[in-house]
Amino acid sequence: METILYQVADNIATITLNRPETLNAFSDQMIDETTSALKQAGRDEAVRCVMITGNGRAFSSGQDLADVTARAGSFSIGDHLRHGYNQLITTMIALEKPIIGAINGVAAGAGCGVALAADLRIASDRASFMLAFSKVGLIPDSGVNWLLPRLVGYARAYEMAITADKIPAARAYEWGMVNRVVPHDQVWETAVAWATSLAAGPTLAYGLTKRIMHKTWDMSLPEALAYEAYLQEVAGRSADNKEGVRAFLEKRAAHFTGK
Ligand code: LHQ
Repeated sequence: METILYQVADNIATITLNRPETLNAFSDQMIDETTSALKQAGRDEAVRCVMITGNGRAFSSGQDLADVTARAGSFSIGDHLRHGYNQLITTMIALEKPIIGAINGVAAGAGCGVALAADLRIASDRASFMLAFSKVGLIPDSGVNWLLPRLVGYARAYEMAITADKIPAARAYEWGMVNRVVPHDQVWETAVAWATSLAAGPTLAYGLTKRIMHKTWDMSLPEALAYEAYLQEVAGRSADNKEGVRAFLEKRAAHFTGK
């Protein structure tokens, strides 16, 4: 990996976007490497929580604009999305382990899409979110049209899209885009503390919860109830369910294995 750092320790995989000279703009290589790292984290049974952050003062400035400008002639944005960002965002949503975004600075354009595709966001008080797309005459992509209105409602999402205003962390919290805002120097330790606790949790149940919460967006109540019964049957047969119930009855802390 040349454009990201990937590390696994204590059941946590950490992905650090690592092109700080461009504020971690996404080159093709960085899109591919981030997608591969997420797939690897999905396959690795030792990984029970994933963290994603940016090196330097930004989370990500989105698409590397110098990179796409350099190959203007035959470049198809549609193909670029289909082969690149669409794979990345789909991989994040399909990954049945919690993903924590440690949002250390600005998250712009596709970088905002990646931040929103994390399951939980801890933002630095210096972070901001910016749908920079309209500044370059584009519509939001990277899943933003699916994710953002669900988090903040249509009016705020559309406002962000057409103004391309930088939404500071405090407002992002008020709007429901982030779970916590912490002083800049505490972002990493706060995210690690949360990840450590999640990595010791019932990983299978966390993963199935992510799956059902995304699937039920498009379901009627009877369909959602039926799907809950189906997946609860799966969770109910897990070792962690047995251990959780036993631990409760024995008045002790549960030791979950994620299975
Ligand atoms: C950058 C970038 C960048 C390259 C900062 N690229 N170098 C999908 C498919 C295909 C095509 C197009 O797009 C998409 C999806 C998208 O993501 S569209 C949106 C693309 N992103 C943007 O439009 C954001 C562009 N960046 C900015 O507006 C600013 O840099 C922000 C607001 C993020 C930060 O502003 P500042 O803190 O003032 O930093 P800066 O502008 O001075 O940037 C620092 C350096 O990073 C600078 O390089 P330099 O050599 O002068 O130090 C920038 O050129 C470079 N950089 N973003 N996306």
